[in-house]
Amino acid sequence: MQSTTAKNCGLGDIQDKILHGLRLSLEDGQRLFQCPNPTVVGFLAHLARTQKHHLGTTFVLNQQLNYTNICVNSCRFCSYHRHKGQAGGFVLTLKEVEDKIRAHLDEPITEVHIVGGCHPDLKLETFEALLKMIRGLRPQATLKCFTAVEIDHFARLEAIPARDVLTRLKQAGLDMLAGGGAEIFDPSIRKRICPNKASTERWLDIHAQAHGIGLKTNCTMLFGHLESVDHRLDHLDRLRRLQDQTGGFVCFIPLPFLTKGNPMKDIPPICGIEELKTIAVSRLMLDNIPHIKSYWVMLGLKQAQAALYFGANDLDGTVVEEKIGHMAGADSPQVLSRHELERMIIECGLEPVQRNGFFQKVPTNHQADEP
Ligand code: V47
Ligand code: SF4
Repeated sequence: MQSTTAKNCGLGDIQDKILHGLRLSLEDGQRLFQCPNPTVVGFLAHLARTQKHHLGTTFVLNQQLNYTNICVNSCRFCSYHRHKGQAGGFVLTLKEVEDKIRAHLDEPITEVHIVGGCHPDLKLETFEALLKMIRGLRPQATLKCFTAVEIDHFARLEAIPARDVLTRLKQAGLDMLAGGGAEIFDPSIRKRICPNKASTERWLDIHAQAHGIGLKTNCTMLFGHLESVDHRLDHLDRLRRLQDQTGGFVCFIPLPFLTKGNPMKDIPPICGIEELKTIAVSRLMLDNIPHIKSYWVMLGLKQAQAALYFGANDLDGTVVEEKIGHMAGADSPQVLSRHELERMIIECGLEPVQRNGFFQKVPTNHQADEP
């Protein structure tokens, strides 16, 4: 039986490009998606991953928090949002957010991740107060808060430029923007899945502006719904081109569409192999974004482990409380402990490395923010 190598799958030239640190073209990306043997695509992605990170696999002690699920955008894939006045809608007060942060102050958390819906009334000064309060409680943590979609929303509500919103939030303690809201950049798909949210150009411009004032950001892609592989490649290419200009993206998070409880629920869930292949192609196309996250919340624990051999080098974190994926049917737990994350990585034959939100290594005896 012939062995399955990149060469006899017709991908030898792509392997050579990876070995020489050369950029893959969109056509290379199409050939990777067309390759009938997903393990070969995984092998190439693992090669690119080990060139950058060897077997090191990062995780973070983090706390996620959602301040509201009330949102004016009504994205069709979203099971999380509610309209103002609708049953199940919630808005946390500053005191409630503070209580949630205080409840974990004895844990050496190094990243706080806060996002929410686009609420029609919440003022920018509320978010400034929120950041200042959390910065006071967690002086050393990376505050990774808000997506470009929320920044766009705040700017429109306040009738001020997005740059002013970003500057004010940075002054209040913001370190990074979260990567959500990118979905799929192709306008024809965007129109069908999230017609009301910030446009592709706006999402990219807000990240460029954030990078311009010294904020790092993450980026995402929601896949496995109406898009084709060419739409995925176009999405990755737009991120890669912006990263060439700014260098401000830290991590890419591929998010498989979860179908439960939203108007797009009749779309069949994406096949696990296609999911892994998409993560692998993301690693290979995004040669200038250092980290690819295997987000266990959306992938599930076992698939998140498999993704660590398909190009991903990060397992995200302890999370503590997650709503967006779980309301859409994620069957993962709510929280993982440091030991569970380390065990998941070691079980795969990989090496756990604790990080903060910027992906800087945190010494494992780190006691930051402990009272
Ligand atoms: O923007 C919404 C996606 C995102 C569904 O920056 C869905 O480090 C799947 O962006 N099925 C929020 N996905 C999550 C996110 C994220 C998560 C973890 C880390 C970081 C980071 C960012 O979730 C949304 C949207 O793209 N989403 N509904 C769904 N049904
Ligand atoms: Fe609102 Fe975000 Fe849900 Fe879209 S995905 S409806 S912007 S909460």
